Amino acid sequence: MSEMSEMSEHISEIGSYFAINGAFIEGEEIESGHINSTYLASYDVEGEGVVRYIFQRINEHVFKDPHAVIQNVSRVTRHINRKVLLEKQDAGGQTLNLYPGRDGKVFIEGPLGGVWRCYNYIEGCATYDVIENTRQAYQAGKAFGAFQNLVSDLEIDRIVETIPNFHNTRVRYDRLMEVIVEDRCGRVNGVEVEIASIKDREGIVDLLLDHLAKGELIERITHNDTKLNNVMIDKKTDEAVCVIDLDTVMPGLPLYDFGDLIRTATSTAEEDETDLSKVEMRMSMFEPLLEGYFETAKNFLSPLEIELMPFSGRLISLEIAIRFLTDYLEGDVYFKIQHEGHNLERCRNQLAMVRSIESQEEAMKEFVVKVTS
Ligand code: GN1
Ligand code: MG
Repeated sequence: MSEMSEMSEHISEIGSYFAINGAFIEGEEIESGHINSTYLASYDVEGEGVVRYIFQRINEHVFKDPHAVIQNVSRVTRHINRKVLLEKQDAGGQTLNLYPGRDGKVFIEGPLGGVWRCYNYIEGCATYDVIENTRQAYQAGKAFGAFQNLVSDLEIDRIVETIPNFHNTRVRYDRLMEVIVEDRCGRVNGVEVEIASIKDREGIVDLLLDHLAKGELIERITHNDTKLNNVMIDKKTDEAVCVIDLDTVMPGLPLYDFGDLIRTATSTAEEDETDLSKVEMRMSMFEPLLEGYFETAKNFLSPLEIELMPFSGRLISLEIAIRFLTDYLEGDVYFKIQHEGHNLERCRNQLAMVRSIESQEEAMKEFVVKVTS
């Protein structure tokens, strides 16, 4: 049996546990994302033609309570679907739905090992690892603003914090300091420059947390993984259809989401580009990104949240640089890597992004004032 058909057979078995009508045609693994294993399966459904689904096993190393992840995703998708149906205020048409297992639960647990869930596949769309044009930047901003807006009236207490302290920059920083002391893989020697660069910036890690502690910023329901490639963009119209990857939907600060958008939707290079001269926060992309986001998020953003938008890009780029370096020093136990040193390359790339944002933050602030006042 060929490797391809073995994979297809495996995917067909996964699908057999979900309440899917139709005859299995084929399946393939989708190699994207650093965390979950993702499979795409096609079915021939009578009267409908080819219908495609996404199967994912929840990574239990990352998500210690997979049921809480499913519960959050289920609440959020139902809430969004209801509003989209009632108020027709979706970003573009298709929405994500969880498809139940044959036993009626919204997930499968047991026969395949671990916890699995099934989504509809969003048709006719593409995702981009690197921004290609200003229209995509505008659409990405608009899509995540729309998402935050759609969940802004969902009770925050009903959404579980599935990864505690996910964007807690103080906790992330302190953990890096611990792994430096442990140096369990003997890799600290060789990353002194990166460590120094991060330590130089310790002053910013508490900024949002201090505002939160004082009640000047409040937690809302946020996406927490607003990478550009989590926006489904219609191939024909270039318009955002919906956002995907809802695993990290949790209480958080909207600034974490906008910061992650700056990090991923304004850079000229991939997250692991090693030619750092290519890594740059491009104002020409920041401007439409901000305009798109502000258009859909302005109803709930506070003046302080608006003021801190440029800063959030610098903070979240630093945070992910810290996370990549932590994982490199711990022996690459969290993020999937393609080669040794991959996490260190990602860290260097993100530190270049931090520097690029620092050098342009005044201009970014001026643009924010111009658009939002
Ligand atoms: C992970 O799996 P993926 O690629 O969507 C990570 C994010 C990081 C991102 C960096 C649960 O997201 O926090 O920003 O990699 N997700 C989790 O590319 O840790
Ligand atoms: Mg993700």
